[in-house]
Amino acid sequence: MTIPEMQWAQVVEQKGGPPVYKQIPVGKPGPDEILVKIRYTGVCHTDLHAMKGDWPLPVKLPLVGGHEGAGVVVAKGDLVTGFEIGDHAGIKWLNGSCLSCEFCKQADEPLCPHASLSGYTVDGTFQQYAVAKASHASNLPKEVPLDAVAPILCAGITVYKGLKESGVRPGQTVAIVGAGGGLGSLALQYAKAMGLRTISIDGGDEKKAMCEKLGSEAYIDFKTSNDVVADVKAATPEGLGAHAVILLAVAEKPFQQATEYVRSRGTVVAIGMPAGAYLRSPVFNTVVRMINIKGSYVGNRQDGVEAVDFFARGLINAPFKTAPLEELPRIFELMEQGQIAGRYVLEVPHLPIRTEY
Ligand code: 8ID
Ligand code: ZN
Repeated sequence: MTIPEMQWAQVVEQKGGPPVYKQIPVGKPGPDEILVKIRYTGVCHTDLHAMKGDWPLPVKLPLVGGHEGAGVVVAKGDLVTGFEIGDHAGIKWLNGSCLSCEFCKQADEPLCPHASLSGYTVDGTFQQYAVAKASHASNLPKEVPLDAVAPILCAGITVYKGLKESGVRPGQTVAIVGAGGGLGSLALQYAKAMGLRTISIDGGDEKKAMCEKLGSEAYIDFKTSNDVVADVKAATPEGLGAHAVILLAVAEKPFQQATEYVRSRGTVVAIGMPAGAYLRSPVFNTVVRMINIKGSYVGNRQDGVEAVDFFARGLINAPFKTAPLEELPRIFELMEQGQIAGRYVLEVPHLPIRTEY
């Protein structure tokens, strides 16, 4: 297999972007790394945060974003044992971690102080060839389609983990805030596969139709509802509120509202990360209704294995649209405007750049 010296990539050269489609050198895998020829990569709202630089976490510049990459292993370092050349592999947000700190030892790899992040602190998957630590990359069964599985590598793992963190049991009701987006559409499918009932909160009729198709029992349109809190409660069994709320929206308001419609003893899980936002909840109600408020951040390696396994068993069927890698700036614009129902998956050009003629 010949690996070219140069490749196409979307490169953010300055804070705020836009990404520039250009040729850059192909990276070389270290002893514990694999080089993956990326075929498809999802576009996560995190990639937009990275381009804007709106989080209090320094981002690499120039940056190749992307952390939902699915492709084929084309090279590997001498220490790699879990992958052979030709295997299908997924590159996740957590590109690598030290594996020896207290958090890594307890399977909380996302909390590792030395973690490297794909498309944020190291170059990600918006390029033809991407490097990842073999210990964290996902093994993808060959029968799994590489386009549909790409969003599982961040969105799928993250919502699956968040649902587990919520502590809800089969039969209970979860409110998914931002249900019409990338994480939201997958949350509806994982929830269904886990035997949970769902209420969707998002805006617009396209997202309503999608959420209902994905098995949601109710849809509350935050853009037209006069009272989101009352509407969510009314949609829950006995009007007592949702057993858990999964916050995926990129807006602060729902983070201030969620404890008003979570059921007593219920759990609010913050996953979306609107820039500069705060969680807010009245102390009195939080105490006397015994409300649990927590954050959830991607997932560990085993969560990744389980999330891919749900998908491989055919339980997760969220819609996605495809576009060529070249169109990333247009996808970011649609995302900024909240106009994407589900996920966009970019097709990465297959052919190498010919440097000799
Ligand atoms: O590990 C993590 N915690 C993690 C992992 C991956 C992504 C966190 N994230 C974060 C992203 O960085 C982003 O902040 O989750 C958030 C959602 O990512 P996404 O699903 O990729 O974004 P999207 O596809 O744009 O979906 C967001 C949805 O929220 C809706 C929008 O209409 C859109 O469908 N929304 C908004 I903006 N305001 C809303 C509101 N007030 C709302 N829905 C309900 N109520
Ligand atoms: Zn992501």
